[in-house]
Amino acid sequence: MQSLTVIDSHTVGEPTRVVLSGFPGLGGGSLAERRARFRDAFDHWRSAIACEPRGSDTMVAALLQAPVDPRCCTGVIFFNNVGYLGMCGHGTIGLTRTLAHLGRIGPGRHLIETPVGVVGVELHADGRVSIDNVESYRAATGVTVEVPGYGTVVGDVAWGGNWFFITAQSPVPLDFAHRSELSAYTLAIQRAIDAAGIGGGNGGVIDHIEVNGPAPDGSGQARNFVMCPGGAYDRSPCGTGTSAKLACLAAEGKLAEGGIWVQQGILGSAFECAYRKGERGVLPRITGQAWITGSAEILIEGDDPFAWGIRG
Ligand code: PYC
Repeated sequence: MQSLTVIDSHTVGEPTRVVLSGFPGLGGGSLAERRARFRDAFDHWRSAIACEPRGSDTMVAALLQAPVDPRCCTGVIFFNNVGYLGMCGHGTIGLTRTLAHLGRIGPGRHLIETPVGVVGVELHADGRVSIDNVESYRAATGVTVEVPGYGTVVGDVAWGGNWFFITAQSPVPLDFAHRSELSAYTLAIQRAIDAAGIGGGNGGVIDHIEVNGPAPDGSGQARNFVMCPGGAYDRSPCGTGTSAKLACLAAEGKLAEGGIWVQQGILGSAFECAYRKGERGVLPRITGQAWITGSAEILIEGDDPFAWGIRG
């Protein structure tokens, strides 16, 4: 019998499972090297934690690691039902809330090391969390893709800690009632992007598809629908997707440095966002809130046919 302890939370609707103990050692090296070791030798642990029957396609899990950078309060590797993330915005808010719940950090500023760089977090006295994300930038604009059943879709390719294709075109209103249609549409875009061989910079794989437009609730805020790798849409406004969107807005001259952008996700829950100029793009600040939903011991029985999760 294997045993792991976890704390679950959700960030304005999107779940995060922080793995505290019980995970095999990944050895030393950078977080990117440890993530590669995780993928190559311990991938069944990923599916045991994040896939059904213990997890689901919406679950993002966060494995705590000792940081290399001594300024950081922790290192983290994010993963989900199909693989590994570079960064995860909602997950970092959930992780920060979890560390506070455990009494490991207090209000104020902290640093967290991820495989794609060090991010800042600020735990506010009222429980909200701001993330100072990795530098985000638009890599390409006016990218066209032929999407069977939908025609030509035009969008931007941008980095926000993961690679995104972001379009303003939507066949249906950006509301929760149309989540099935939006899922089918964004999955069709993902297949078309893969088939066309469209990638991010430096051989990066675009594995998140974002539709962004005005919220249909008259608030004047923006709303998105983000399809994540693994086939589930983000219930939150997606921190890395919002970072990528901020980079596009800055590149288009539509949002000035320091201006506030309120980004709703498909549930209508929101992150408040702004950016500072970076060397290549923008340094996004994303503010949101997470709530603890559970504390559990995960058990893995040797004779369970689905001990290591239902793997796709
Ligand atoms: O908040 O960055 C995010 C995220 C990525 C995938 C799911 N959530």
